[in-house]
Amino acid sequence: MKPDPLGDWRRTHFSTEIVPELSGEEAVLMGWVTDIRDLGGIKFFILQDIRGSIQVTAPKSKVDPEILDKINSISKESAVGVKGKARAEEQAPRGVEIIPSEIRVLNPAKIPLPLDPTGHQKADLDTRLNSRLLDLRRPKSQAIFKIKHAACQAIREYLISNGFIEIHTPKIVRSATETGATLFPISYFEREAFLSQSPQLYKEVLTGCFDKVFEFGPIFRAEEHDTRYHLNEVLSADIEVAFVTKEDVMGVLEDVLVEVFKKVKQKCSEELKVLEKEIDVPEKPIPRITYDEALDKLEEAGKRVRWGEDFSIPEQRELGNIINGAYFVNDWPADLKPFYIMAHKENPKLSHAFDLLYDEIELASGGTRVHQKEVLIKQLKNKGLSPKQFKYHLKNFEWGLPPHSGWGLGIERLTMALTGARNIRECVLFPRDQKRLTP
Ligand code: AMO
Repeated sequence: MKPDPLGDWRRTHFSTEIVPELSGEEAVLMGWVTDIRDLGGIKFFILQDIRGSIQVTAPKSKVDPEILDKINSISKESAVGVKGKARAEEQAPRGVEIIPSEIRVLNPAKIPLPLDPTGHQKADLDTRLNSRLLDLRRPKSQAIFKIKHAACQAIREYLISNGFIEIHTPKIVRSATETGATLFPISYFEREAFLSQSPQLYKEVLTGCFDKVFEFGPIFRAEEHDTRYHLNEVLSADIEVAFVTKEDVMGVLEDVLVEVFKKVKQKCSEELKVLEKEIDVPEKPIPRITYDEALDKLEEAGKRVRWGEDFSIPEQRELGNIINGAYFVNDWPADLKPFYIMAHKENPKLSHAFDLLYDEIELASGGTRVHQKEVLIKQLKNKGLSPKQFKYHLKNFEWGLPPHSGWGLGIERLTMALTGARNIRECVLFPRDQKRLTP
């Protein structure tokens, strides 16, 4: 029987817990070897773990020859365990190093490596995504995902502390919620089914029993856009609230955005430094302009958009330059928005829908929903959809579904705004786009 590779070893300290004050204490560290140097009389390597790194120093005069042989045989990015004593040393990074008494190679890395995880040698995004595990050990990649994590935590904590209940809705569905053009069909036994584009219809229904709901989940979009802002699988944070209008949920979104920026600024200063990114917490109230006002602003800037057309990225960038930072665009043409959005009573060409933008990126959209069955049937038909397909959904409207409103926020686009990543693929562990289905 092969021995357990860890034996009786378990990590006693993370790299950053080793500080000069611990000089003389024994520790067991586990991680990856990033840099190995041989200065003749002394060998070094850097051990990296999730918290940071520590220098392991093996002077020939002080350590067993067996250890020196082991260091000679280690390849970069191998997983290792190191037992040794901490020693305060001014020359070492962070003023402390480990003098090893035993090294266990837990899993050797095969060389040559397809990329250099220290980031010293640049690799293109495709190469990095193909060897994502190695890429995710790069300090910049680590920083992006730690910031994404902090952002998700801030959203969750804010919503839970404000009375929202977390829901989990099906991702295999029967019908479209957004536009039918972006549905991914799947084979579901003998029937046709699709990957969910949004928890939209379920979250609306659940306001009828849970009042305030939220979901973090994947949304799937068969979009053919090949841009640095589009993915085919996205992480979305969705909310839906009973007995309120879009003004109220815009207030929630404003609070969430400010909270996220605040928390990331507070908790992720190291990560922001690694990314050389400074963030400004948006000030409340976040500016609100109507679609019509946006057209006027663009026209003043020499960009004419016909009423009823969506904004292109350059037009959004222009608006972002004019308004500077985060802003809401309100009251969109109904034709540009999905069937479940309520139209203005006095002018049905306009809808109670909004988008939240940050510079040139659309981060979120939402609105006041239709809650009357007849109106919803009419709007389904206007969009060329068959009410029959929505039979079960429509039933709910006969059972006292309250007036309700909500929004969906794209987490990868939010991460782009927080980290300054230029390509949305940097903000997903394993992106799905038209060309990429693996790894
Ligand atoms: P919408 O379709 O605008 O609205 O999506 C909401 C947010 O999700 C993100 N997003 C995307 N991000 C990257 N690539 C994509 N292909 C992509 N598609 C969407 C964006 C976008 O603002 N049901 C409504 C929300 C609601 O009204 O509650 C919806 O899905 O950040």
